Amino acid sequence: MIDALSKRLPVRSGGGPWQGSGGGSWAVSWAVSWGVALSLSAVLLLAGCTGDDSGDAPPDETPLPSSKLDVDQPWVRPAAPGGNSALYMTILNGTSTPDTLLDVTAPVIDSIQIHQTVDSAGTMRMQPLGETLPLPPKTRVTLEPGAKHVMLMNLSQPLTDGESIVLDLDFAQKGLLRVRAPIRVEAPPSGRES
Ligand SMILES: [Cu+2]
Repeated sequence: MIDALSKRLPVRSGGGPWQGSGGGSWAVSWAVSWGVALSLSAVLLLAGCTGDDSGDAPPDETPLPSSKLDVDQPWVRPAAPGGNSALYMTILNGTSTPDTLLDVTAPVIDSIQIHQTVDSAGTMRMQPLGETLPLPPKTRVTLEPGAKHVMLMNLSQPLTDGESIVLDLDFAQKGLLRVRAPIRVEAPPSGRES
């Protein structure tokens, strides 16, 4: 890596005042590129550390990215007509006001239910969490597999892996928020929200 880097750097080769000292020119160039390479490595290491730190922070403690209500990384499971799908996402309520997710609608969805998956004596079961989903101020609510999710009930069309669906999320305070959710078998890689 160092060798490749040195070759790309504009290393001065000859023509300098130290030209006459034979091998000295090479030694100076080598020292300069080595120093630059070390500095670059240090910068990369620092950048890596910063990234790791933010990634390790518990989600609840990282500051919310904005003072608005927003939805991050919505996605839904594939499902057959007549079946149910599940919607996952992170809802960030950056406002100082409690909000509530009242409904999720799309032409193919008959109705929704808010569920919580619980481990009951080794068996994963889904429990209804109520008609609506409370969103306290200055918090993020994460809907993910094995935890809270929105069931999309009694679909009239298939939801096909690799496609996407437009959903209207109805919030008590914010009103309607339209999102496009990819249809996936597994959660998208967490490219942590900005
Ligand atoms: Cu469910």
